[in-house]
Amino acid sequence: FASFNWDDPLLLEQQLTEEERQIRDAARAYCQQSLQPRVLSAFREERFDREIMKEMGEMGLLGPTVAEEYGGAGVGHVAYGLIAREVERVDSGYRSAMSVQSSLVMYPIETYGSEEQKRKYLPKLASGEWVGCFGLTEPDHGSDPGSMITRAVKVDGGYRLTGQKMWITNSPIADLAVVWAKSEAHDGKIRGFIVERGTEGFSTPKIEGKLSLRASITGEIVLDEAFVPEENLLPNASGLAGPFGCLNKARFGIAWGAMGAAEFCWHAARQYTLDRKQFNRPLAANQLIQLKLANMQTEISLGLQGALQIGRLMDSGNWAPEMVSLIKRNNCGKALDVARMSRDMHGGNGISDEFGVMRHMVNLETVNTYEGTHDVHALILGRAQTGIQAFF
Ligand code: TGC
Ligand code: FAD
Repeated sequence: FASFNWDDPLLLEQQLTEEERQIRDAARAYCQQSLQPRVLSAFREERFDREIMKEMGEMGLLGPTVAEEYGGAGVGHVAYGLIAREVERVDSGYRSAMSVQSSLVMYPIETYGSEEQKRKYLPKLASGEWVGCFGLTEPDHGSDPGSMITRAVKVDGGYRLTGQKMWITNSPIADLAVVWAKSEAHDGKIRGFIVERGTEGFSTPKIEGKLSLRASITGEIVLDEAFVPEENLLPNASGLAGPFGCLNKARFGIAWGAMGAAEFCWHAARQYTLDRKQFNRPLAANQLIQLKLANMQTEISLGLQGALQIGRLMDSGNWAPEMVSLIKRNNCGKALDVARMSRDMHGGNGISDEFGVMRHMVNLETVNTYEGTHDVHALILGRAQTGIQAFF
């Protein structure tokens, strides 16, 4: 037999390439040395440190799949997933900042943008000099973004955008926003616009009082006849397939990231129950505790294998969006279960932010909701296997 590694039961490590391991190790070192020490106060104070984006840029963590000629690292999807896992092992909010920049801002500019747009924006976004955000959700249109009311009206030299976007990661500190709006000049189809900070009629108020993802900054995007020049229309995206194309990438990264948060909670539960004694023996000596640890180990190992398989399929061009729904839904739901269990196994200490598990737990409530809720992904999978649309 091979030896059994309790923390890598299905030998994920052996399935990675040398380059992927190096990228993972560099990301882990940065996250543990530079992000972990800040997260407690950031979460307490509901604060996102802007310089993190510069640091991530220097480390090559922003837009890792973007081509090198535009400032990206040009690596594969598995490497991107491994980065997300390391960042979210520290905090889902930091992974949010990274994945919005990478998958929801750089990806659409690279995929749907003109050559001028790519050259103008991608290097600045890759280095973290600029921060981007992605505006799809509206106050009254979340799971059903196709019903959005934000409008683009054609005027001389460009468009005037009017509407409101809600729950937008990074918006208060963003230098640019990729905003999705229905364009009258394009038969009412959804189009993507790059709106730069400083545009008159464009503002991004911060949303206060979040009980989850407090180390990430979230805001609105308010557009009041904001003028966007013609050259800032993304030329190669039309309809909902535009924003959904970006969401496929971000959801994939989240599936890996959620497993990183789950691993933190699992390892913490194992160590805590080994160290803590009740009834004169370690908590870990009890069958009920071992059952919970076995469940965590099983769900995380399977979740990581699923994410790895989809990453390989993405890299070979042999994937479908429903596969991404399957792992996004599974891994977020399972990570939330693991975090809740770990919190419980820590007893009273579990509610202290010093232990980190409850922070992960409340973060994962958001991760299970954004980028398509747990149930919306069930409906996507239900439609794919029955042929019946159950959304309405
Ligand atoms: P439906 O009829 O299914 O599709 C409309 C058009 O879109 C195409 N499409 C896709 N294309 C690429 N990838 C996908 N995954 C796609 N899904 C759909 C589809 O082919 C069609 O194209 P065409 O050319 O025929 O028009 O659209 P629907 O309105 O019935 O959609 C229903 C549903 C539920 C699937 C969809 O609306 C959905 O996924 N809702 C969830 C919304 C969501 O995920 N929002 C995320 C907002 S961004 C965010 O949360 C960022 S947080 C990031 C962070 O901080 O980390
Ligand atoms: P709703 O759509 O109102 O859903 C409420 C409940 O109803 C959910 O349980 C849902 O599963 C259920 N439901 C909805 N429709 C159905 C149905 N047909 N059948 C059965 N059940 C249904 N959006 C962006 O565009 N950009 C961002 O950067 C971004 N960042 C975010 C950051 C945070 C911290 C949060 C909390 C959200 C963010 N979002 C962002 C928005 C996020 O994508 C939405 O919150 C999410 O898509 C759900 O939409 P909603 O909140 O309007 O909920």
